Amino acid sequence: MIVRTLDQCKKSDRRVHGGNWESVRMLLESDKMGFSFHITTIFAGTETPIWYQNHLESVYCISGHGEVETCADGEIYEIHPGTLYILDKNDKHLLRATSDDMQMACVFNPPLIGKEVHDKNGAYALESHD
Ligand code: 9YT
Repeated sequence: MIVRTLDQCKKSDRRVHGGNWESVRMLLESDKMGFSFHITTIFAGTETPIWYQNHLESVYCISGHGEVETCADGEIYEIHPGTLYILDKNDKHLLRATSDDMQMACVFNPPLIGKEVHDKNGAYALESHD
Protein backbone atom coordinates (compact mmCIF):
# COMPACT_ATOMS: atom_id res chain seq x y z
CA MET A 1 0.00 0.00 0.00
CA ILE A 2 1.05 3.57 -0.65
CA VAL A 3 -0.18 6.39 1.61
CA ARG A 4 0.48 10.07 0.92
CA THR A 5 -1.11 13.28 2.11
CA LEU A 6 -1.82 16.41 0.11
CA ASP A 7 0.34 18.41 2.54
CA GLN A 8 3.33 16.09 2.02
CA CYS A 9 2.96 16.22 -1.75
CA LYS A 10 2.61 20.03 -1.75
CA LYS A 11 6.04 20.27 -0.13
CA SER A 12 7.64 18.05 -2.78
CA ASP A 13 8.43 18.27 -6.49
CA ARG A 14 4.96 16.82 -7.14
CA ARG A 15 3.67 20.40 -7.02
CA VAL A 16 3.73 21.85 -10.56
CA HIS A 17 2.86 25.40 -11.63
CA GLY A 18 1.19 25.85 -15.01
CA GLY A 19 0.30 29.56 -15.28
CA ASN A 20 -3.49 29.60 -14.78
CA TRP A 21 -3.28 26.57 -12.52
CA GLU A 22 -1.18 24.63 -10.09
CA SER A 23 -1.35 20.90 -9.64
CA VAL A 24 -0.25 18.50 -6.93
CA ARG A 25 0.34 15.17 -8.66
CA MET A 26 -0.22 12.71 -5.86
CA LEU A 27 -0.04 9.56 -7.97
CA LEU A 28 2.15 9.19 -11.07
CA GLU A 29 3.25 6.71 -13.70
CA SER A 30 6.09 5.52 -11.46
CA ASP A 31 3.48 4.21 -8.99
CA LYS A 32 2.39 1.68 -11.66
CA MET A 33 -1.37 2.07 -11.14
CA GLY A 34 -2.23 2.71 -14.80
CA PHE A 35 -3.59 6.20 -14.07
CA SER A 36 -2.41 9.36 -12.32
CA PHE A 37 -4.31 11.36 -9.70
CA HIS A 38 -3.92 15.09 -9.13
CA ILE A 39 -5.40 17.82 -6.95
CA THR A 40 -5.43 20.88 -9.18
CA THR A 41 -6.29 24.50 -8.39
CA ILE A 42 -7.61 26.57 -11.30
CA PHE A 43 -7.15 30.24 -10.48
CA ALA A 44 -10.20 32.54 -10.36
CA GLY A 45 -10.81 34.74 -13.38
CA THR A 46 -8.75 32.60 -15.78
CA GLU A 47 -9.55 30.84 -19.06
CA THR A 48 -7.32 27.93 -20.09
CA PRO A 49 -7.40 26.29 -23.54
CA ILE A 50 -6.78 22.55 -23.15
CA TRP A 51 -6.60 19.72 -25.65
CA TYR A 52 -5.26 16.46 -24.27
CA GLN A 53 -4.70 14.58 -27.50
CA ASN A 54 -2.68 11.85 -25.85
CA HIS A 55 -4.56 11.41 -22.58
CA LEU A 56 -8.09 10.81 -21.30
CA GLU A 57 -8.99 12.83 -18.22
CA SER A 58 -11.84 13.00 -15.70
CA VAL A 59 -12.16 16.08 -13.50
CA TYR A 60 -14.23 16.35 -10.30
CA CYS A 61 -14.93 19.75 -8.73
CA ILE A 62 -14.33 19.78 -4.97
CA SER A 63 -14.82 23.53 -4.48
CA GLY A 64 -15.21 26.74 -6.47
CA HIS A 65 -17.26 27.59 -9.54
CA GLY A 66 -16.65 27.84 -13.26
CA GLU A 67 -17.50 26.39 -16.63
CA VAL A 68 -16.08 24.24 -19.38
CA GLU A 69 -16.78 24.84 -23.07
CA THR A 70 -16.29 22.20 -25.74
CA CYS A 71 -14.69 23.91 -28.74
CA ALA A 72 -16.25 21.63 -31.38
CA ASP A 73 -19.83 22.76 -30.65
CA GLY A 74 -19.55 25.78 -28.32
CA GLU A 75 -21.54 23.97 -25.62
CA ILE A 76 -20.95 25.40 -22.13
CA TYR A 77 -21.29 23.25 -19.01
CA GLU A 78 -21.43 24.84 -15.55
CA ILE A 79 -19.03 23.52 -12.95
CA HIS A 80 -19.80 23.60 -9.23
CA PRO A 81 -18.87 21.38 -6.27
CA GLY A 82 -19.96 17.84 -7.12
CA THR A 83 -19.64 18.20 -10.93
CA LEU A 84 -17.57 15.58 -12.78
CA TYR A 85 -16.63 16.24 -16.40
CA ILE A 86 -15.20 13.43 -18.46
CA LEU A 87 -13.07 14.09 -21.54
CA ASP A 88 -13.86 10.76 -23.16
CA LYS A 89 -13.18 11.95 -26.72
CA ASN A 90 -9.95 13.88 -26.13
CA ASP A 91 -12.25 16.92 -26.33
CA LYS A 92 -10.62 20.26 -27.06
CA HIS A 93 -12.04 22.65 -24.45
CA LEU A 94 -11.84 25.96 -22.61
CA LEU A 95 -11.77 25.77 -18.82
CA ARG A 96 -12.85 28.85 -16.88
CA ALA A 97 -12.83 29.51 -13.14
CA THR A 98 -15.19 32.39 -12.43
CA SER A 99 -15.61 34.03 -9.03
CA ASP A 100 -13.30 31.85 -6.96
CA ASP A 101 -10.47 29.34 -7.36
CA MET A 102 -11.66 25.87 -8.32
CA GLN A 103 -10.15 22.87 -6.57
CA MET A 104 -10.38 19.82 -8.81
CA ALA A 105 -9.49 16.13 -8.46
CA CYS A 106 -8.15 14.89 -11.82
CA VAL A 107 -7.44 11.39 -13.11
CA PHE A 108 -5.33 10.81 -16.25
CA ASN A 109 -5.01 7.72 -18.42
CA PRO A 110 -2.26 7.06 -19.37
CA PRO A 111 -0.69 8.39 -16.20
CA LEU A 112 1.47 11.49 -16.26
CA ILE A 113 5.19 11.09 -15.63
CA GLY A 114 5.21 14.17 -13.39
CA LYS A 115 6.71 17.27 -14.97
CA GLU A 116 4.37 17.83 -17.91
CA VAL A 117 3.05 21.33 -18.61
CA HIS A 118 0.75 22.31 -21.46
CA ASP A 119 2.29 22.79 -24.90
CA LYS A 120 1.05 25.49 -27.32
CA ASN A 121 -2.07 23.39 -28.10
CA GLY A 122 -2.91 22.81 -24.43
CA ALA A 123 -1.71 19.21 -24.58
CA TYR A 124 0.83 17.06 -22.78
CA ALA A 125 3.31 15.13 -24.86
CA LEU A 126 3.11 11.37 -24.51
CA GLU A 127 6.37 10.68 -22.69
CA SER A 128 8.12 7.37 -22.65
CA HIS A 129 6.74 4.89 -20.15
CA ASP A 130 9.72 2.59 -19.54
C1 9YT B 1 -8.35 20.34 -15.15
C2 9YT B 1 -7.03 20.34 -15.83
O1 9YT B 1 -6.78 19.60 -16.71
N1 9YT B 1 -6.16 21.24 -15.36
C3 9YT B 1 -4.83 21.35 -15.84
C4 9YT B 1 -3.83 20.69 -14.94
C5 9YT B 1 -3.96 19.19 -14.88
N2 9YT B 1 -5.08 18.75 -14.16
C6 9YT B 1 -2.69 18.61 -14.27
O2 9YT B 1 -1.70 18.57 -14.94
O3 9YT B 1 -2.71 18.18 -13.13
